[in-house]
Amino acid sequence: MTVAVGIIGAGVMGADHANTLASSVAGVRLLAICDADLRRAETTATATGAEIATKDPMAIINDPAIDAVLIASPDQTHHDLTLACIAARKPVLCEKPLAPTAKQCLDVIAAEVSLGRRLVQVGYMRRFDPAYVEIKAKLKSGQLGSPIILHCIHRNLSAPPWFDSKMSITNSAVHEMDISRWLLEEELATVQVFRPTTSNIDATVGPVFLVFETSSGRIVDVENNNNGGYGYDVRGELVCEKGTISLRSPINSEFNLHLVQGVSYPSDWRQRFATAYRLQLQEWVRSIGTGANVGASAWDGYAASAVAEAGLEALSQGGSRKITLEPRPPLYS
Ligand code: ISE
Repeated sequence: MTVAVGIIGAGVMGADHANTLASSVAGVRLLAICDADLRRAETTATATGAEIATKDPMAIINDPAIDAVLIASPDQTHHDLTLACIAARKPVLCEKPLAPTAKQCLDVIAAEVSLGRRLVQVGYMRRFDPAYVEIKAKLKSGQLGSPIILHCIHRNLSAPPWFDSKMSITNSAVHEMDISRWLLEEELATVQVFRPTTSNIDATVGPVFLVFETSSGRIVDVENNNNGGYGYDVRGELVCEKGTISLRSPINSEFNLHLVQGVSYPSDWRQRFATAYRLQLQEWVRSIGTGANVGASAWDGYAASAVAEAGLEALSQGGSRKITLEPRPPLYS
């Protein structure tokens, strides 16, 4: 089966997904690109061989020739577009976050529950990253004993102009909220957020440090810095009862220059997580043929956004916030 896909949003991630789908994913035909900026849609369509370029997302969602939709438009559009895909009975891969608020994510869950079928996958691509997959396999082998603490570091080179400190939580640290749930296979129960003092008073997006307690009492800490200044850098270490496992970024070469030995950093996530993005797309396309559920579900999208929402409260009000999730519908068990 060849799956015909339409992409909504041709910004950084939409264009990247379009290139990956067109060049490196089997069983797919990229048919249409939509963007509020028609010229941007046309540029990506021309670069990837997609036949249709449009400004109208509904033209993609309702096109009978399109089997599945990838949403990579701005975060605040995800809710309405995902609901429209469910109404049109189209499988949808929605970039993270599923929606900026937990309430909006619950709307998506309610739509899937009333349909009685899961159509939504959320683009938490780290679940497909070989390094994270290896850590989970090692943990599940039992050799290291039970996990106790998960340390996470997430640094970006520099924040784009439209980024703010709330987005450090809802758009950036939300990755750790998802991956720690996936890795530890339990919910995050409390959150506290600290903002260290920085000398740059103009920096609206300084680092945030989040501390979570899981439902069984494990600790997850996250340093999230969107103005790290030197490169895109994601690290982590899982401390278990008998040993630890560290997350390693793929390193293909090491340079020697002017008395220095070193490795270079990517400038953003596209290069660091290129394999994860490709495998995520490949598994999504395959799942449309087989009907299997892969990757993060709408429930996982809801859980991450609910944690992020509690994180925002902790950021503005200080102290520890409890994270309470609605009961999980059987569709997601
Ligand atoms: C961005 O939106 C992403 O999703 C990246 O994976 C993440 O590392 C970055 O911090 C976000 O801003």
